[in-house]
Amino acid sequence: MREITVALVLVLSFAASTRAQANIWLLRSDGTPSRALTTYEGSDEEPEFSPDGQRLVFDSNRAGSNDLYILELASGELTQLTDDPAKEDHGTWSPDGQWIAFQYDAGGNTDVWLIRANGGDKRRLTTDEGRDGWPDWSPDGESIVFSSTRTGNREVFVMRPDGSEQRQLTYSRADNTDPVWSPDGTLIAFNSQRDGNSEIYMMRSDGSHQTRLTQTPDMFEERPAWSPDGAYLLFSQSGSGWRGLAKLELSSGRVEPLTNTDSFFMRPNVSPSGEWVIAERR
Ligand SMILES: [Ca+2]
Ligand SMILES: [Ca+2]
Ligand SMILES: [Ca+2]
Repeated sequence: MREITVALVLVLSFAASTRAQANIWLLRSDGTPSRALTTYEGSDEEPEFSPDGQRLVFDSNRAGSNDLYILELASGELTQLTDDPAKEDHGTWSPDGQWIAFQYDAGGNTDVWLIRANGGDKRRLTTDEGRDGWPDWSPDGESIVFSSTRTGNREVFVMRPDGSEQRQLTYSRADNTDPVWSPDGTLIAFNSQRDGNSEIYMMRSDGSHQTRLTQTPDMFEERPAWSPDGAYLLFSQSGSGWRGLAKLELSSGRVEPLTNTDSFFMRPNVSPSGEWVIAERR
């Protein structure tokens, strides 16, 4: 009986530890961890600062299925924005702070949707049978860049915020995803596996001049995020016994680690002031 009890406790603690997958942390812009913003035993993921820096949107499985949440930084007040059995992911703010674009797999078809940041008025923007997701709003509010598997592999597309004028920007036989607009709207950073390994790339917002920025065959790079002055990108990097955030200075092309080797930070986002970084910690 005692052995059974011990085994049961081990199973339960394993289940608890596998649920304790990610929390959202606040770091200084030099990579120094400040504090955990969420401490839930589940996965709190993909945080993004609101344009005024006062709130975060993130997704979490804390209520069962993945839903979107808004965290008010000053008060710590948490609001659940969506509540349904399907999976909501990857929320991103409109530049005026009124809307959240997100990835939603309602009915088994993943698409880009909008919802008001204070709840309600859910709207579907894409209807293709492929996986459409990873949206990011242009700084002028006129376009949403996203990635889609509609042509077979993941490619980067752009559309108007009502879903019209969908246009393909990347054409390669490997995945291209995580597109993010530069603060001045002229460039889009993204990640691609077109050279056989996940690397960070850049293109002009019309899809021209696609250029590789990282050269690391032994490392996996993803989830680029811009500094508000456009001077650097942060991104997740893993491989060779290292997993954390890296920083790419765009003027020099220099890449260096932002966080410690044992930190396990992923998916960064920089505050509008440039003073803070938020990231998942696993
Ligand atoms: Ca849900
Ligand atoms: Ca779709
Ligand atoms: Ca690489």
